[in-house]
Amino acid sequence: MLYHLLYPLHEYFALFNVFRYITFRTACAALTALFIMFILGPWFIRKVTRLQFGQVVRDDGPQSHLKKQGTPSMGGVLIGLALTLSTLLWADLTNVLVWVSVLVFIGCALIGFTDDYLKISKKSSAGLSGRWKLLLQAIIIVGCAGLLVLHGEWDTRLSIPFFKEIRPDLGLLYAPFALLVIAGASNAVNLTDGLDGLAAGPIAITAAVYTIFAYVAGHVVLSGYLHLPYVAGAGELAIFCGAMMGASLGFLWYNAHPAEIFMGDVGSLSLGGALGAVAVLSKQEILLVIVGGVFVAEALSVMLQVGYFKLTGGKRIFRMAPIHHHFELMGWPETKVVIRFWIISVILGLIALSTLKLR
Ligand code: 57M
Repeated sequence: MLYHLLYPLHEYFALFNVFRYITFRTACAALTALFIMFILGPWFIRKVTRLQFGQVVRDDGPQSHLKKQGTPSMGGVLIGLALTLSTLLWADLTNVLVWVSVLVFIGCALIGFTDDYLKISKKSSAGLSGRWKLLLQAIIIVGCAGLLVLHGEWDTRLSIPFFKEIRPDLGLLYAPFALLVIAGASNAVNLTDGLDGLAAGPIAITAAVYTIFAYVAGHVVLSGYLHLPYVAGAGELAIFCGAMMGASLGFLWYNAHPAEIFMGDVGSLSLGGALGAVAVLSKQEILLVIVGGVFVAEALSVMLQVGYFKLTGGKRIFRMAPIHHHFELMGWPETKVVIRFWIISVILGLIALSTLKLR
């Protein structure tokens, strides 16, 4: 909105030219989201505490988690406000890719909110069933895909990191593939969000990496030079990613151990879904497996554990899944698990960035 209001003033004051630059608006979006979190955080935590939106902690998990009972939840509502507001303030609102990302984000947030609300109002750990979540996610994604098709922005070719010349065309199969990426990312981030700061850190790192990739993908010269598929308008996604980075870091301020607030499903499902959407829209779908390797490992650990558990009639590979619980039960303090997962996430982010030049 500020872009539309302030950039036209460059005709009178040259200084206003700065609002044209995506790099400047990305930095502004990140800082705006960060400051919204900083300023409204304490008020929001008091509000959800007063409304008794406290976490119901399962009693079959690590015993160290029982003391977290009643920690205020639904921090994702504030993240959603910060992310959406700063994107709307700084992005070009005529850009369909920005709207699709925001719609996927808000849609997944509404699913998560319903889930959280059911859990909190029933004071139980059972919310919306997995099937319902997946069905609702599919409806949102199919709706957004329709929007892209209408705008002629539906590219069904994949990009493979390290093999930039190979771009297999999935044709009609691209639709279920996009669904898999977005719903998969949404659920994987949800599974990761089980220790203080464990999800917010890697989300901020992944968003930072995609800020760079979206910027390059939307830049004719840079994308040509680095052999990335050029996606017209993708540069504006950098602003959305910058806002996501700012909102996640701002949330981490309060979610750092010992957490004053959890993001809830309203936060984890929406941020994961938004990362999946950005990966699809910037035509860097497979790259998400590298940058978001922590989320992939968490989801894989659950699949392996559940599969093995069923096959063997009760045997386990890990002490408990998702894998962060395994390390906790091995005796690692919570902060050690979290910081080590952040370090891995930074390494994965750097590997992803190296694919810009390597092939
Ligand atoms: C939700 N939710 C956290 C918080 C957060 C299929 C199965 C493996 C699914 C999995 C599951 O339900 N995962 C998704 C994970 C919960 O946090 C809330 O949920 C939101 C995110 N969705 O924002 O609102 C708890 O996580 C802890 N937490 C923190 N700090 C944070 O910043 O400490 C969260 C955020 C919170 C808090 O304790 O209460 C969760 O873990 O429930 N299920 C599981 O994860 C369960 N695993 C399991 O049953 N494994 C089995 C196999 C055979 C399936 C096994 O390995 O034996 C475990 N989860 C818990 N206890 N809490 C098991 C027991």
